[in-house]
Amino acid sequence: MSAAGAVFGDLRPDFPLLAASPKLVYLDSAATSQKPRVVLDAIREFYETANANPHRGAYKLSGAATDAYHGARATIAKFLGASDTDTLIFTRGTTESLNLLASAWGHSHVHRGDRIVVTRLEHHANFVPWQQLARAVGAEFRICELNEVGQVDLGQLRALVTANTKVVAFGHVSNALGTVNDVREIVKIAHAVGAVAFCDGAQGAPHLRVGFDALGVDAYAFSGHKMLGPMGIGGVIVRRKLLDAMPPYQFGGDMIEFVFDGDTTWNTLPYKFEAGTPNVEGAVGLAAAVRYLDGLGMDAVRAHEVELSRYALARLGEIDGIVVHGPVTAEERSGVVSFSLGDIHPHDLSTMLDVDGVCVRAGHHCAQPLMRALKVTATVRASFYVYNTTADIDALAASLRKAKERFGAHVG
Ligand code: C6P
Repeated sequence: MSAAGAVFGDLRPDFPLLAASPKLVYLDSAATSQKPRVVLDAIREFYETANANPHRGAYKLSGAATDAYHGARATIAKFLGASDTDTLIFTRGTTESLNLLASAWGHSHVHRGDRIVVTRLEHHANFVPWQQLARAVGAEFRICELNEVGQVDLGQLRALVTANTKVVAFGHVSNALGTVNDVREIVKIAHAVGAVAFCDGAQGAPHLRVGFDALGVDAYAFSGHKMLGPMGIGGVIVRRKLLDAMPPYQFGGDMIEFVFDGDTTWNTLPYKFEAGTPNVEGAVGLAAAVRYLDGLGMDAVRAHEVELSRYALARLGEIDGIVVHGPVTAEERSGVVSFSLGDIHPHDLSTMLDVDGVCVRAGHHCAQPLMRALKVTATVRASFYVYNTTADIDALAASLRKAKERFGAHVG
């Protein structure tokens, strides 16, 4: 490991916000990542050279915007390992992508008496849409529990995924614990009964090589802002045969073929699922972000985060009273370390860390069903990305020791 830490050394100069605040210790990338200068430049360049409404105009500038938008789609699809570019539907992010699936696919394919299976690890965005779909159509909503180290109990999943199961919805990586799921095995379990396997990749795409075609999932949802891209853009890749068999999610401009007085026919993919003026700047910015990640290499990104997680688990393990939730080893998790410190409330702890310039998230991490199973109301979560170094983790550990001293008697 280098002095700066792990694989990359110090990438902060590439990130204007971090470069401008050398003392800031940003450990909340699972919530949103910082943005490299190349992303900001790409957005500016789009507005300065190619801004027009894509698909609408016959003039050259509109053509330039169309090219920028579709070029971005091709770049991002390739990055995620999807060969069928037009099955990548742009959305505002993972939340909208999962709602699209539950709404458009769910309401046309899940019926009374069918079963929907999710896991205890799910973010609310991959829990509530399925729960509400089940309530609306009279389907069964079942939750697969975890083993003692926060991994999906695959034995229980096999038992839960019965012949009447229509969908297994699961996360690639847990935002609250960092658990990396065995996607291929979960897909196998779903497909064995003819169910579809939908993957929430919000915490997978930024950190792991995805390989959509090879993974075998039927849909993979992601958010640009967690993978160095701008907010307000993300998407979902869906198998073409499912998209063809789904009604549109929203109605409006661009998604129609012909509108008659009494009925309407739909545009081809991907337009059928992209109503209204698209977020071209977001797509262009996200394409620049994935080019940056490609430049680093996703295997190196993963190796960097495993090293940082290993270092963090060791450093936090030296502090009496810290309980780390989730998988035991760095290899079993993404760059997320969720913990409690004695009976200090996570919100108090994160406020104290903030005094030292250490940004972590405290709370239920939009995973209340998981928190209840862990028998905690909240945790403190430090999450790492390419620009973090071991120095950031040293700063976290030092600040935690200070906080512990202040709260003294209650911990350890
Ligand atoms: N998790 C976190 O701090 P959006 O907000 O649509 O970009 O992503 C929603 C989402 C869905 N699934 C998972 C696994 C996620 O982690 C998130 C977002 C952030 O953990 C904000 S709650």
